Amino acid sequence: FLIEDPKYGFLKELGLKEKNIGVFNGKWEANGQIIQSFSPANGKIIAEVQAASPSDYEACAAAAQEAWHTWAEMPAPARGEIVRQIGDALREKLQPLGQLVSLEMGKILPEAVGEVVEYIHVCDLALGLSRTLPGTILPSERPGHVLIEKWNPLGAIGIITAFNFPVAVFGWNSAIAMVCGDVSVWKPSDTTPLTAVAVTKIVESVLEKNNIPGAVAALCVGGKDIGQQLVKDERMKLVSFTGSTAVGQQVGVEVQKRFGRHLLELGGNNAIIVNADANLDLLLSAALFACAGTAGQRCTTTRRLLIHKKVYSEVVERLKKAYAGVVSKIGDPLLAETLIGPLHTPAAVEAYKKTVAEAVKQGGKIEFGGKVIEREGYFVEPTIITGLPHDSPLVKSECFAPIVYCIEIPDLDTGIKYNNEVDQGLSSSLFTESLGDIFKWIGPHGSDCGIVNVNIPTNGAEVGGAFGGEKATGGGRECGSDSWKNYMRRSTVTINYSGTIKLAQNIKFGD
Ligand code: UN1
Repeated sequence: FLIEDPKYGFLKELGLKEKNIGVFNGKWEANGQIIQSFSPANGKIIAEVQAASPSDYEACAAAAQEAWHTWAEMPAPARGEIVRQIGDALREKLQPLGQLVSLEMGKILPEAVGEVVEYIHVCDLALGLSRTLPGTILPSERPGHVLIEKWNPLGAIGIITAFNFPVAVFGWNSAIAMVCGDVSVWKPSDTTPLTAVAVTKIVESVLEKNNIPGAVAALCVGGKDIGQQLVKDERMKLVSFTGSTAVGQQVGVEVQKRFGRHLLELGGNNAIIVNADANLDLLLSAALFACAGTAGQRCTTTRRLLIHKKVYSEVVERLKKAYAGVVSKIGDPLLAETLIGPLHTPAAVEAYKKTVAEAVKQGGKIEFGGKVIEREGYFVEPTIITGLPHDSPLVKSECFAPIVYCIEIPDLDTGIKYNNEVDQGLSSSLFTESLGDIFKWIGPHGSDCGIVNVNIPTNGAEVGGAFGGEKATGGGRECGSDSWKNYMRRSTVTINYSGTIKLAQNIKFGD
């Protein structure tokens, strides 16, 4: 086990051991199968986690529901204070937790630390929200009446997260849900169980210090079976799911069958449009991070570059040079000099190989990369492909690897059409200096995505905005802006203080 190696001392700083319990409902107890957590950088086992059995899930859901009664009655600012302390506890563990994410997920350390920072930022946002959660008072048409919108917590919610953001996406949901007065059962990806245990230990320490039941933030490490149990569970008033479009569609249907709520963050197929007037220095620097960063494993990664014909050759040539400059910086994600880490699993390497082979078969040209790197771990070359039609099935599907398709466009309108012609609708960006084009891009005939950027990458969103996308991306919005509404139920309250009954719409009934 890597945990025995003093080089990975940060694991013990986080309270992890060789064998860990992956279920927390106020106490740590698991009866399910043993999961081994691998480091994608070398394929070695970091440590083990015992997952939930179906009855462990049941115990978590029951304990969470019970804990809700205490939590819901606390004033929102008091809940905010708990979330503030969670933010502080995360600040204390910023480095070791970032190192764990890097080791277990495979992203480079600055990005891994960045995603812990993202959770801290959401705690800050949630703290403010805890004192500003609104409730509108509306004018009544009747004298002596008032209309009030009262927002109440939903109760228990389920949070299912993916391997690629094992901290931040939980944080977006948890911090906001907590100030809203919800409790949660978290089912993390079963390939990042150690990160989930470490995060839960940090949250637990704050809850315990404040004498709050631990089941306010329950954890249930498990596979598909536990996920399905959670999705079908009527006690889970909301299921927030991040993952593939195929699985998300099933989750949506299952949750809808029981009239629960769902919040879906599914696949993306994000494009950058390069206008004829784009500042190419900006574009190149953004595209390198957007296409090759995180080894292509963000749902916001740029998969398509739609490049104006006037600058097409120049952009492809310069991008190839930029890629050539980073190949020597592919390696151990924990090392300071590394820019690109491994793919997360051997299956991801297979998917990469299959996609590259299929692209070549269909007449695509590998302009850069295209090969698996011969070394331990799951490393592949960041890859640029040209020559495929904009609407080929390959270009229109998401491969979770660093592959970008370059496509020539005659004008912006065509670029927008291509941007919108895929099933997914998560993120998009336009590089231009033209004010008119910017407003076209963000207008009714512009990008149909949930995230519509100008002169920045498609990835790397801040927490203040609502995060999510349209169409096959699932339609959910998490994190900032008014996303808190997902975690609460609204009652429209009409109060009569006039002393007489008056019906709306001036209806006279009887005398
Ligand atoms: C994801 O890939 O699931 O915008 C989330 C970004 C990050 C979040 C990505 N803030 O790239």
